[in-house]
This record gives sequence, C-alpha cells and structure tokens, in this order.
Amino acid sequence: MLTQEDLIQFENEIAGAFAKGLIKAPVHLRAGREAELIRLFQKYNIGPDDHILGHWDSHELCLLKGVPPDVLKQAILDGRSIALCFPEYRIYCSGIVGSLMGVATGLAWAIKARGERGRVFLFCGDMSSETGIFHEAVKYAVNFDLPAVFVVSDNGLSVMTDTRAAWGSREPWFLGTRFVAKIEYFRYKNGWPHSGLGKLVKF
Ligand SMILES: Cc1ncc(C[n+]2csc(CCOP(=O)(O)OP(=O)(O)O)c2C)c(N)n1
Repeated sequence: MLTQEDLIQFENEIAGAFAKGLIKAPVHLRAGREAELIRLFQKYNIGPDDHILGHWDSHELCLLKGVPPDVLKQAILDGRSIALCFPEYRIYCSGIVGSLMGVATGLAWAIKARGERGRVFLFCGDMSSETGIFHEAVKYAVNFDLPAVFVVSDNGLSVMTDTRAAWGSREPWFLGTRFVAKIEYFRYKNGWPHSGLGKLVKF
C-alpha cells in the first residue's frame, strides 16, 4: 500500500510539470485527504475486482488502485488528467459533474444481477453530492442493496463557491438519513486551488 508521502510527492511532481508548461490541459491537484483515502482503500480492501469511478481529481485514486506512477504521469502529461480512464485497472473518470453516479448504480446492478465479483466505488466532492442524480443513485443503491459505495470528499467548495452557503444547510443532505448506509463521508481542506496552481502558466 502506498503511503501518504507517496501521494503527496506524486502531486508535487505533477505540479512541477504543470508549472513548467509541460501539461497543456487542466489538472486538479489535491492535498489533505491522503490519510482518508488510504484508510478507505484499506477498510474495504479495494482490489482488482473492484471498480473505481472518479472525477476530475483522481490522481490519488489511480495510484491507490494500482496504476504505476510512470503510466499515470504519462497520461497526465498527455492531457488526460481531467478524465483518466484505465479499463485494465477498472478505473473510469469523467470531468463532468454528476456524470457517473447513474453509471455507478447501473454497474453495481449489473454486477449483482450477474452474480459477478467486485464492487463499485464512486468518488465525488461535496457539491456533486448535492446534485439530484447523486440522490437518486444512492436511493436506488440503498433500496436494492447494490454493491456500491459513494465516497464524498468534502472540501466545502465547488470551485470557489461555498457549498453550504449555496444550499443553506450546515451539513450535507444525507447525514442522519438511512442513505449513509452506502455513503462514506469526510471533510478536508484542499492544499491546492480547485484547478491549476493559482497562477498563470505560459506555454
Ligand atoms: C456539468 C458540469 N458543470 C460544471 C462543471 C465545472 N466544475 C468542475 S468541478 C466543479 C465543482 C464541483 O464541486 P465538488 O463536487 O465539491 O468537487 P471538488 O471541490 O471536490 O472538486 C464544477 C462546477 C463541470 N465540470 N460539469
């Protein structure tokens, strides 16, 4: 299992490449949630049979799922950071808010219906967890006890918008409901801006 330091070092390396103008596409770096992600990968013993669905900020997920760092780095250098897909590692990511919750439920339904091995782990942010599709997908997964877990990494922001101010509630909608049965939730403070480095990079 990789350490927190491994994940931090990888993001720092990507930041360095981005600063040099070597990546001509968006990158979304993350810092501050390494321990929580490692804890969850260990808690569920996430392995080759399991599927990871992530979004624009999935470098750490790819590393923890087993993608070799040099392979991941090349994909990022090639401009694919925002929607990393490695079918051979059962990793599918998308840069579109709300695009994968329904996929997670459908995939989990298929796994259960076919009696296959593996579970689906959907990772998203706090604002994504307030979308209607997240609500519907979780509701369905809970109702049919599908092999899916929805992991919400809460940094309190949607780009630069305060998620709680937007919805007028201090807590995410699902806390204290029966839907937490399929949800993992933690808060963190992102050590990086939402995307990029917070400064102009010239090519
Ligand atoms: C359909 C759609 N609308 C808007 C965006 C732009 N966008 C990218 S990330 C993001 C914020 C999402 O916030 P959250 O789910 O909390 O993610 P995090 O802060 O963890 O990146 C937005 C609005 C997008 N990618 N897709």
